[in-house]
Amino acid sequence: MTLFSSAGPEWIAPGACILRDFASPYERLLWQDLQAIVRQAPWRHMQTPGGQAIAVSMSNCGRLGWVSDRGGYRYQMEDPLSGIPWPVMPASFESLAIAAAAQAGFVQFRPDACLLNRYEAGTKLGLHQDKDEQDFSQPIVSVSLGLPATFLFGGLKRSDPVLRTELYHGDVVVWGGPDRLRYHGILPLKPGWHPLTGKLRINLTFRVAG
Ligand SMILES: [Mn+2]
Repeated sequence: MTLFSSAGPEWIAPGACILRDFASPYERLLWQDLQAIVRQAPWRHMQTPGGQAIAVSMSNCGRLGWVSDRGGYRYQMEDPLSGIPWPVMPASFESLAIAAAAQAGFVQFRPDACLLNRYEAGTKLGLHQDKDEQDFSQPIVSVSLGLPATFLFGGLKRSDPVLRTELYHGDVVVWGGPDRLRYHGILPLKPGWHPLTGKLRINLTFRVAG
């Protein structure tokens, strides 16, 4: 019996799987640590390079944080709102991400960045690739908390067929290796209520960024 239990990976591609309910055992601690992060680095709507507000509210923890503004997409060590370093990645976050990656076969994974995404009813995230990181040999680890959402998992080209699968509270998706640069996204969140997060879906995305 390990710290994080799971029925085993549900493979959706050779290098991509869903670990159902993997994060649920630690939901209280994750939620408590998340509150501390957003007290220090509050939720905000970043701007695209074109000047539009991004619908998903974001924050970061860890050595590097993903930011978007008129200057483009990038990772940086300081929160642009405060000018000080992003909050330290809590041990609860880090150990969950490392355990999930290992379960998916990525035993070297040590994240230096965690992007926090907050979805309200109607919020979506269009198909995109994660390619602002230095090293594509390391996977993406994505933790879902709160309301369920429909995850879109496409191919390496935008026009490739897209798999749709529902992600529930506690589910963790890991994609790497040949699938690291697959397009992905989230359909508009349906309204609802979750005992932990209320009207929200929270996503934690762990990466090796720099
Ligand atoms: Mn992404």
